[in-house]
Amino acid sequence: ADDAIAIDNHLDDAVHERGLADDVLDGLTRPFKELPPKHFYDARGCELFDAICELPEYYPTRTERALLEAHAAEIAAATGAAELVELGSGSASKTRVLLGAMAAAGRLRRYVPLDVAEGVVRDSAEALVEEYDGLRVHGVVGDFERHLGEIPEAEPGAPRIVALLGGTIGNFPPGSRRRLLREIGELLGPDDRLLLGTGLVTDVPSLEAAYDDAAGVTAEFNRNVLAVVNRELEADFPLDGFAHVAFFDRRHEWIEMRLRALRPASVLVGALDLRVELAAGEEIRTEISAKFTRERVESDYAAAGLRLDGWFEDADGRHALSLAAR
Ligand code: AVJ
Repeated sequence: ADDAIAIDNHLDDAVHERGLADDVLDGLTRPFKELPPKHFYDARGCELFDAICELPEYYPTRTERALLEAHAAEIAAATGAAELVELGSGSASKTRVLLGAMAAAGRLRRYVPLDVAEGVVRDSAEALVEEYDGLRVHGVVGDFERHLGEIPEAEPGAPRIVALLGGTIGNFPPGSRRRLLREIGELLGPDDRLLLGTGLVTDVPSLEAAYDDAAGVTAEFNRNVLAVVNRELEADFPLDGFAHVAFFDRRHEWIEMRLRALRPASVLVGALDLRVELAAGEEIRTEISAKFTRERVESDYAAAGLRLDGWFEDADGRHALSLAAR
């Protein structure tokens, strides 16, 4: 079944490393230091994120999976989709629910996963062509902020769903979020739909617990970004010198994660020849995870030239899946 799989790699290690270096140089020379969340996900970071998804406090993953299980058949029927393009596909575990519904509707032809991790793209491609008779997989190893243009052309008569699940859109600040939605919108033909997963604004204790679990897995995930910088850019961040901070910013309605220096630190980032000084108590912002209302999703869609075409949320109003059309 090898001719059922094609994988294009747009992210060799050198390109990847340059991206990290540029982001670290920008982020650590700002008056309020920052490291972008996309660099959490080395092998250890992916492992820790998978562990987060199993935590009792972290409800988004299981809530989204339940929403997909409840509504995949309806989504497959409403869209008539023959192809699934998934941005940030990861291990593709939730994807199976959608692919299964498309297959059951007798429409499934192709799966196009785009992810920075070549290993997961390849492994999921191999597993899925075994699972679904006649399925073709065209994997794209890349970064959806840069490589949307590398997604293969739609096939004639094969409507597609372009999925961005898990609440990943929440990692983007509001302007960049709209820019990304607009760029994704440009991939959509008239019969195609965006399927977007968004965390919803809910009670603050549940939100904050989801990002500050009792077992400390999220804290370790947060600190892991320093291990990535240490290894990839020959830096010497003392991991035990930083505390995990997570809180809900009520004004912006997003979760913010930071790393707080427990004592003054003078860090050398060898590969950049950069000396970074941190005062005791100084914080590095490592992630925002925006939470939405239906109104916010609709206004972001409108700003991106999209219209809301379907809305599914759980009974507790903690997570939503929405469909959008151009
Ligand atoms: C993968 C971006 C959806 O924001 O909830 C989990 C990442 N950070 N715990 C999220 C994350 C801390 C997650 N996303």
